[in-house]
Order: sequence, then structure tokens, then C-alpha cells
Amino acid sequence: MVRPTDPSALSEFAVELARGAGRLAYDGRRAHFDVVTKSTPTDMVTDVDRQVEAWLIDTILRRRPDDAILGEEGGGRTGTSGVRWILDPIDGTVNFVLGIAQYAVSVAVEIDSRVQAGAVYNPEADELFTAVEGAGAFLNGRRLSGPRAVPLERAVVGTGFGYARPRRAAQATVAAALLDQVADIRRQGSASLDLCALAAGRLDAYYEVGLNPWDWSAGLLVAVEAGCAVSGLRGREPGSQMTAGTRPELAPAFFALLEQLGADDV
Ligand code: LIP
Repeated sequence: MVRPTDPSALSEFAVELARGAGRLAYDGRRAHFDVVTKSTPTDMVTDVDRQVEAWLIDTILRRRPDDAILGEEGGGRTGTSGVRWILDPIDGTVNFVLGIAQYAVSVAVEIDSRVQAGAVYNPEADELFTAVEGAGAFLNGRRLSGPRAVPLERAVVGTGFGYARPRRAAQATVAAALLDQVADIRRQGSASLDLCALAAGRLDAYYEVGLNPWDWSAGLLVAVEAGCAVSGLRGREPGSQMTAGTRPELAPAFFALLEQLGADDV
């Protein structure tokens, strides 16, 4: 049986996966769950993260056994189909643990080494962000068009901080200097939802250092398909060293400011 690799068909499956996993996370947060730490005492993971990732992987492999998978909680495997699923079962785990309704299931579909479809679902808000390469970005079916047309000094900028204390201190210094140049910052705790907030015009700009592919892969496509400029600074591709985005007209000034502050050197 030849399984489709076209982005639209895979996007529909990504939506099904994100919604199903979102229901598990939503219900899991209302029952007892255990919390353990990973890289540092502030880098948490719950058994719900692991259960949701296991459900995602099982559902994918039952339908598409030849696909590759990269999951935040260790669910990785190679494949032969040219399709790889990049999964964050709960992006914003600290928010999930604290009962802050700002976390999402992030499902990105990489076809021939390029992310071409993605779904980011916040079950608490019942908000589903979707994108297919070249076909636009949507929030619950409504097309997204990116940030407001405001100058840098009126921009509300999203960001995040690492789990390691020394890096966090350096990032705070950058954020303090940035605050002098923009209107405000928001630290919302979920990179995938921050990138989707950019696409939806709920943030005017965003930058973060130290993300993993499962944090950014789906949300980045949503932001780009909503018309945002997303970069790694200094001509680099977005990635772990830096993921920064805004509307194209503001990009030169915003990226230059981040470079001047050394935001990608922390
Ligand atoms: C989180 C990111 C967030 C970042 C946090 C953490 P997780 O992902 O979405 O933007 O600032 O440090 O990495 O760990 O909740 O899946």
C-alpha cells in the first residue's frame, strides 16, 4: 500500500493527532500526575508528557509504519518513507504543571527533510493552529496574517529563558536592555504557542535561544505561512542558536537590535 506523502493529506493526519493528544493532555491535567526533572531542577516532565508522546507514536505507526519520528521525550526512530514526524507532546510543561492554560501539542510533518505541514493545538483554549507550506496559516480555520504594523518602540516582544541558571542570567541581561528599546516583553512559556501568537498578531515579535526542533518546527511554519520573517540572525537559519521572528517590514530593525545586544551569544 503506497501511503500518501502529500502535505495536505499529512496535514489532516497531523490535525487528528494534535487534537487526540490534546484531549489526553487536557484530561491528564485534571487527574493525578507525577512530575520529574530532566536537565536541571526547573526542566520538568510529567508522566502525561510521556503518555501523550506514546499515544502519538503508536497512532502514527499503526497508520504509517514506515515513517520516522523525533519526539521530545525520547520517542525517536528512523524510517524509509521520507516522512518524519517531529513531536512535542506538551510544549509548555511548566505551565501544564502549574495549571497555566498556555501549553500545546505540537506536531510537525517533515517531508524530504523540509517541514511542510504542522499543527499546534492548545486544548485549554480549544485553539488549533495549522499550516501547510505555500497554503497559508490558520487558527480554527480563520486565516492568519501576522503581527500589527507597529514600530519597534511600540512592539510587544515574546521570549523565553533557558533552564540552566548561567544562561538564564545572561538572557535576562539581554531582555533588560531590549526592554529599553521596545514597548514590553511577554514570557508565555511555550515556544510553539509564541510562534503561533506571532502569526495571529498576539505578539509583534519573538526571539528565543536554546529551543529544540520539537519546540519550533510546527510553530515556525505557522509563523512563516502567516507572512512573518523568521531568522536565526546574522544570515543564519532559525534553530537552537536563535529563533527570531516579526513582520517583514520590522525585521531589519528588530534583528539588528538583537544582534547588537548579542541575543544569540548567550
Ligand atoms: C519549553 C519551550 C519554552 C522554553 C522553555 C521550554 P517544554 O518547552 O516551549 O519556550 O522557554 O524553556 O523549553 O520544555 O515545555 O516542552
